[in-house]
Amino acid sequence: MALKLGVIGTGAIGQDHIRRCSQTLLGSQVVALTDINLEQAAKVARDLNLTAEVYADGHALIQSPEVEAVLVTSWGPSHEAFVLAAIAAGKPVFCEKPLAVTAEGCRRIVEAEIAHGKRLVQVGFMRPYDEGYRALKSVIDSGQIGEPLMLHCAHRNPTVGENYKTDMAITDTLIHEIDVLRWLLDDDYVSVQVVFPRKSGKAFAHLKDPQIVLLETAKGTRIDVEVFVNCQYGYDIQCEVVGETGIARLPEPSQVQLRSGAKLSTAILMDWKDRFIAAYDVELQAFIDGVRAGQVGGPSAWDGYAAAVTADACIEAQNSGAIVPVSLADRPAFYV
Ligand code: NAI
Ligand code: ISE
Repeated sequence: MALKLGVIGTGAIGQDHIRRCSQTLLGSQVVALTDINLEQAAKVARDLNLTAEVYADGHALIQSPEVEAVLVTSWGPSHEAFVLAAIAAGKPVFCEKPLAVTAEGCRRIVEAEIAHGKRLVQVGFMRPYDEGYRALKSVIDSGQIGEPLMLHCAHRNPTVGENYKTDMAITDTLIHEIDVLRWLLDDDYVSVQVVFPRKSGKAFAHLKDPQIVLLETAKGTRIDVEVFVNCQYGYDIQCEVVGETGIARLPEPSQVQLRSGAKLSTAILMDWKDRFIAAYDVELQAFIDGVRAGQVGGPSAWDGYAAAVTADACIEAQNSGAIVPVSLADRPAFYV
């Protein structure tokens, strides 16, 4: 029997996930939708030809006996209440990042899940499911480059809208590196600092762009991440790991190499949806398979909490210019 999914939030990524769950992935059926814009939810159901009921709000959807598992793809500030309601109803929940907009909110989810006694939450950090990051992790774990000493990373978006603020470079954008580099290195952060280079004339007046975030891990690895969200030329994710005996780089997405007009070139993708399209498929298939097997895995509520604590420290560092410690509580045995 297909897993019956209810989706809260039918905006950009919600529509993408609904389409992949109903057309690409195996073992699930979207039976329920909601959005604060109910007309949009109904239109998505019509456009994708779904036999799905549109619910008045997220809480009604979670309570519905028709819904076996929940996808939360609404705006960040609404995530915590929906995830807590799903846990209270004993229903598995896939929540897009951020798990909650505050570390305390993530902590409340961690505590609710521990009290429930079994994992129900998978956070939508998709990069650990990306083929390139997985290959990079295999190289690091094999010891071929020795212990990782330094990482040089970049997270570049071509442009962002006017509502994108300076702190969103952390909470919306860097949050992916915060999660994936912890996973890649099997390490936690102990301090962060944010440095602002010369501002790009292509960024809106209110936005400091680019930014350089410096992270230090418990094992002493130093990481620099350039976050540049108006780089104009493409959506570009870079990660180079410098080890004791060698260097490993995140592979470029596979693109045709073109010889034409006296040039040798390869296209650069422009959109995060295209860059990580396979990773989104794999992460959601893992959620569906995990729920059907009674074993939710992948990025956990604890990972969501660790990311939020680190993000809070980065925002403090943006404002103070200081090196800010990252104080993460001990990981509960439940998440080991
Ligand atoms: P969006 O603005 O396109 O869509 C969000 C939708 O949620 C809107 O239709 C809005 O009306 C609805 N909504 C907001 N509050 C709601 C509530 N209380 N109940 C029901 N519906 C509600 O935003 P987008 O880009 O789809 O982002 C949604 C979430 O996904 C965000 O948390 C974002 O950070 C995350 N995201 C994750 C990405 C990833 O790479 N993993 C990529 C893009 C977004
Ligand atoms: C967006 O929300 C994402 O999650 C994308 O992956 C990221 O590249 C972009 O900067 C964010 O705004």
